[in-house]
Amino acid sequence: MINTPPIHLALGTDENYVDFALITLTSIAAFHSEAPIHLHLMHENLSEQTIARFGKLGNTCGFQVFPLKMPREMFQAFPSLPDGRISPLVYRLALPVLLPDVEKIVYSDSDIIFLDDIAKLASIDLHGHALGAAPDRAGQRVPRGPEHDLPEEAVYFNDGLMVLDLNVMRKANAFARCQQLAKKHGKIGMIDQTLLNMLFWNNYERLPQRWNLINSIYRNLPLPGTYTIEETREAIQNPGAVHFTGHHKPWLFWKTTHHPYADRFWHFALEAPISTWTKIKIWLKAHSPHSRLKPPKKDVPWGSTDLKCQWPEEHEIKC
Ligand SMILES: [Mn+2]
Repeated sequence: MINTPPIHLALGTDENYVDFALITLTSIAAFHSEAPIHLHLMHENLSEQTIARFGKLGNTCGFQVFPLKMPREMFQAFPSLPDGRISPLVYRLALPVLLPDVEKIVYSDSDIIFLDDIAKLASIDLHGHALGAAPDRAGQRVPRGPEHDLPEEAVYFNDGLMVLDLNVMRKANAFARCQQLAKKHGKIGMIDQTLLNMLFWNNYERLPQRWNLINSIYRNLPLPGTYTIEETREAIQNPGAVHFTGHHKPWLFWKTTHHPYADRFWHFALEAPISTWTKIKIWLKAHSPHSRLKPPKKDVPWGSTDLKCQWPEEHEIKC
C-alpha cells in the first residue's frame, strides 16, 4: 500500500455544494480499496469547519485531503458570480497551474455518483491526449464556426468527469489560452466546458460511455458520431459513474426523474456524512411520485430490464 502511487482526484465546491461533494466522495470510497486517494479540494472561501468535514470523511475512508484555495487574481478573465465570488465551475481550468507537480488527475463534479472503482478510470490510457472525456448532447446548443473557435465537426465533450494529463495541458499552455478565449467570448454558455472544447476538441481521448452516464442517456438515442446503440446499452447495463447533468437533479423535490440511476444517488446521500435535515429532504424526494423514472419519449432499444438492479456486494460502505 505504501509504495502504491496515489490517485489524484480534484473536486471543487463552495458552501452551497458541500453536501453533494461529500455524497460523491462517499460513493467513491465505497467502490475503491487499493491505492491511496489524494483529494485536491478546490475552494475559494470554505470555512475551516467545512474543510474539517472532508478531513473527517477522508480519515474514515482512507483518503488524504489537500485544500486548494483559489487565488482570486487568477480568475479575473472569467465572469464571476453575482456576489463577486469566482464561479466554482471555472476552478478546474486552473488545475495545470495550481498543481505543477501532478501529472495525471481525475476531475469530478459533485453531481456524480461512482458505481465502480475510480482506479479503473484513473488508469485509462489517454494515448498522449490532453484529457479523457465522454461526448455530451449539450454540445448541440453551442454555436459553431471559426468566429466561435469551435468547428462544425467537433464532437463536444462533457467536462464533469475527466481524466487530465496536466503535463500535456501545461505544454499546450491551456490555462493562459482559456483566459484569452474567455476575454474574447465574454459570457458564453457552459463556459468551463465550452472553453475546454475549444482547446481540446481534437485532442481528447473518448472515454467509454460507462464513465459518464449523463442524464439524457436513457430517454434518447445516442447522437450520431458519439456512441453506438450497443455501446450505450452496455453502459446502461454496467455504469462506472453516473452524472446528474442538467436541471433534473435527484435532490430537487419538484423535478421529475430522468436519470435511470437516480436511486443510487438517494442511497449514497443517506449513507453520507451530511445533516439529518438534508437527508430527510432527500428521503422525501426518493419516496415521492417524482422519483418514478420518466419513460423515454421516443422508441429506444432498452428498458428497465437493462438497468443494473442488483447492488454489487462491494457497495457496502467499508469505512
Ligand atoms: Mn455536473
